[in-house]
Amino acid sequence: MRPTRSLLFRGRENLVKLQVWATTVVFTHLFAAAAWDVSAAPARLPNIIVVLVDDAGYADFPYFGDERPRTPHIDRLCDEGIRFTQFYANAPICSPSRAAWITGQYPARWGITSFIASRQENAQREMRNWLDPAARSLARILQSAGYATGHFGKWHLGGGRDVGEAPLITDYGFDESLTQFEGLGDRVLPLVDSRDGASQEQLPLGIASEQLGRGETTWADRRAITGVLVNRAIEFIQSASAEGQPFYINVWPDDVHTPLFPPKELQGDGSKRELYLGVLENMDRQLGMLFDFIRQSEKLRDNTLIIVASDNGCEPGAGSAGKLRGAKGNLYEGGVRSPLVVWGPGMLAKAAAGTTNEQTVLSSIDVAESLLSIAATETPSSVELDGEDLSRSLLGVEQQTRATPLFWSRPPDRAQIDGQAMPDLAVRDGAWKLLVEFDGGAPQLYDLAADPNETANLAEQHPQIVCDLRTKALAWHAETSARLEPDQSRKAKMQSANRPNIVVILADDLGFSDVGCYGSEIATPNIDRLAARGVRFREFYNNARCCPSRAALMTGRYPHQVGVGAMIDGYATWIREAADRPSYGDHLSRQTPTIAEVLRTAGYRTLMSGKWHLGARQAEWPAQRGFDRSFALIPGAMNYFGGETNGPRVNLALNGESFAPPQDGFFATDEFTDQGIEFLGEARQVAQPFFLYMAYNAPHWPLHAPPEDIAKYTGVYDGGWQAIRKARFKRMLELGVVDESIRMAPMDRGDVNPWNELADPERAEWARRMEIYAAQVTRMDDNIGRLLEELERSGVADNTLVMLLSDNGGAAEDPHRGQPGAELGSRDSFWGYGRPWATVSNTPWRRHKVTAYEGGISGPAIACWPGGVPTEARGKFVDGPAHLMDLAPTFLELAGLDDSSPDGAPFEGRPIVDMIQGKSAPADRTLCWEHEGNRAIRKGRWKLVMLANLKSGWELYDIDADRTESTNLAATHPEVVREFAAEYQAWAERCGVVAWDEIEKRRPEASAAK
Ligand SMILES: [Ca+2]
Ligand SMILES: [Ca+2]
Repeated sequence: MRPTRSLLFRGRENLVKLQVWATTVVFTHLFAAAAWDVSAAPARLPNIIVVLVDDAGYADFPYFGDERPRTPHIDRLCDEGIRFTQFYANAPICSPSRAAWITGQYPARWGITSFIASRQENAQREMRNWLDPAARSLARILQSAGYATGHFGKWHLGGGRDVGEAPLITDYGFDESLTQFEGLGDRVLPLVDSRDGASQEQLPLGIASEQLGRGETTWADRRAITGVLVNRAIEFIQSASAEGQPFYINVWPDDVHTPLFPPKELQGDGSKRELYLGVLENMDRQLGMLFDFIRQSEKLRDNTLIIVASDNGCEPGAGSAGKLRGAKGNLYEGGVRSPLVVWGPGMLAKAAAGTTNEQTVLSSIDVAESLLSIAATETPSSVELDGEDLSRSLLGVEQQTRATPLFWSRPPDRAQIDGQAMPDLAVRDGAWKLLVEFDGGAPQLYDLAADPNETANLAEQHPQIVCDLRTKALAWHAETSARLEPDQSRKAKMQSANRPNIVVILADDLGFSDVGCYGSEIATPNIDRLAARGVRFREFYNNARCCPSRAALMTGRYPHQVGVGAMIDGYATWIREAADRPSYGDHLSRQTPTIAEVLRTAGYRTLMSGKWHLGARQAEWPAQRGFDRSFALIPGAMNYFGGETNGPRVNLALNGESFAPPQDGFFATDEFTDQGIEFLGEARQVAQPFFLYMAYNAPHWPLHAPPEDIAKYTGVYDGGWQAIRKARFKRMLELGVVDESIRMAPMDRGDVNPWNELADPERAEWARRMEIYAAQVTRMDDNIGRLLEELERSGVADNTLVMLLSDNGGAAEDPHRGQPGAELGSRDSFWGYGRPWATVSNTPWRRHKVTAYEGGISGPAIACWPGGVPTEARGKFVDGPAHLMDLAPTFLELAGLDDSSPDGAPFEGRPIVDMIQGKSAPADRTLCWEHEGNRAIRKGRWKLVMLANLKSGWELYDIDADRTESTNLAATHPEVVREFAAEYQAWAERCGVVAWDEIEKRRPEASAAK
């Protein structure tokens, strides 16, 4: 007995929904106006053949424009079927266009935005290496409805070049497949010659494909490959027919894509265009065998629909777009408009045969959706449908058109074509088409009814239409860019488990000893309370600076592996340009999922409040990177009061929209907390576990604090930095943060004079700076107290893991760029606390933020999970190295996810659940660092470290005995230096680190002063 199926179909006047119980599929009747009368032939589902030609231009079939091509078999389909002149591919290039046909969804939803190439090229363009097999698939839906399904021809959705672990085509719902070098499973690979029939050679991409294995490979003359596909398709049809099964097959030839190899008699004058026309004619001959096979069988002819279209616009010089502007790769009409022919003598309305439909605007995703409707097949309810059911148009019953706009985004590698900037986004709504940049700039508006060739930009005449369409295009882009679909199986598996909530409190530039429970004089009672109920780490590492540390935290990878090898800010543009590698981007790579994206698929509600600093463009904001709710400072620093008295506002975003703070009554640390608490309240309503990333910008410069907090520290720092440092060190010994064997690193004042040599006003100013810094930390601690109270109040504190961390050590940077004369700490001032105080923050370690000495890369770290940590472990310290990149795999483990590699690449971090529960870890792991030439490698007791200044060379320290890096052992242990330097080098190559001296060589004059 089959399960109940709900069949949705239209009667003559009404939409009728029927419940059908049947052992075989029962069907009563469909489009009364259509010739295809299934009531006469019950239990027959229509057969479907989709012929997708590769790179054919809009005008390449004579019915669509150019009279020169000789395609008599396709012409005959046109004579007997319906030609659609307003049909579009959903992308101007192979892979995403094909993904749209397979899924019926916009391909950007699946991270397929350009042609799939090598692993490295895909990474560079932030694309997935293959279409996620979890994607909705037309084939799978039809397969489960009883269809025999086959894919014969070019795939290009994963499994070519150097990507051998992609899923097989049969993993997407196809019973059988035969493809070429851009896919796995059985494949036929092309032999080519010098167009004289002699000395055939294997095409290099074919050789690469053969090396991947995973299927039978055979070689055939490129001229004959479409025939091989057609023969296999015909065999498949015969076998399905013999079984009484309806079939859905793709026949997707690739021969009109370059390289062009027509038979000798069709080579014309040998020009690219003539070769192309020869290949087109040769393809038509071979497809003709398939068309004739269907036509000659009465049973098949009356019950089969053949669709012919192209996957994208023409390649310049080869195919033709007629008078349409643009070509393959761009979003003008010539890049995305395609011929569409629908043939089915037994299925189309009789009067529609041989007609042209110039009214219906439609695209591949709509055809895919319509085919499901024609096959009367239920669509799973859980997926987001981008296509519309235009089956009545396809069958010639009427000329309905899409009700909602169509959207496109350009391939990431096609920002320019022939030196011309190409528009990023396009939208077509009715007769209007708008092309704009990702940020909405440079609008071009065309009236396609009057001006199909896009010659007259009407943007200035119609600002309201521009505004409306721009809003829609940007919203579409934000919504579809690289989203992970919830993994239903994971979600279901986890629902019963009592998974902890997770709160990560990340402080910015907070030094190792800046909180009370690590020895500070700064009052942090709430943070100390966390430590008393949880564990403190002695060796918790970060990546020395804001962007790289945050990238590691978000992904569980080294920053270079996710495009954050350098800072993403404007000042580092020259570094990124000099490095010229995907590992040095200006935002967190979209190719690697964030921990929020992964936890969200596992049923967590994902919340963020605070500093982001992983991408400035809207599509790179936290709202687009997996956070259900977010209130974010987008860049790296802000005015805590929300802006200067007369100056610019800060760059904040609330749930993905720009947010302007009020002129008065705003203080960032308070606002971030308020918002975080509000998000928590919402999360409690929906009864999901939550992940809250609370990323305070405190105590990063500028030194800003409310006067009442600064007042708490009046006079505290008058004794100077060395006195404070000594006092901290004494408390650290008392608390057990460090043991007696350790010596403090030397005081590092940079070019500032010793305290006792400063004039009184200088001392007063320096002391004041630290008072404000301390006030920033205290204000943050007060707010953390409010957050903890909220967890208690709502009864979730026991099963919530709260971690307190810092992204890097105290900062030696010393900006002075506020209003001259503004009072230190006030809204119009903009200062840092300078290198001497940074050294105090990092007591007892050496150096500061940016460097790879311990003062740069090791901060305070507390984990408090009352319900998950044994009572005897509370208040204890744990030893052994841990790292920000351990958090992603740790949280996956806590969320009960057994798959520790959401994108197929392994985490670099490792789970530290044991450490959170109070167990020290061995120091056997290897950790490496690189930031702007500062580098280090640590394994066990040894640490090799170098400053960016190349003259300094490698230094070697015994971390067990000398963690403050005072005695350089490089000269006495050259073998350790050699071994570690080699291991560092291997790591650098593996992760895409470009040697700093190579980057320095390309440093432009303008930045030489830095
Ligand atoms: Ca193509
Ligand atoms: Ca920082």
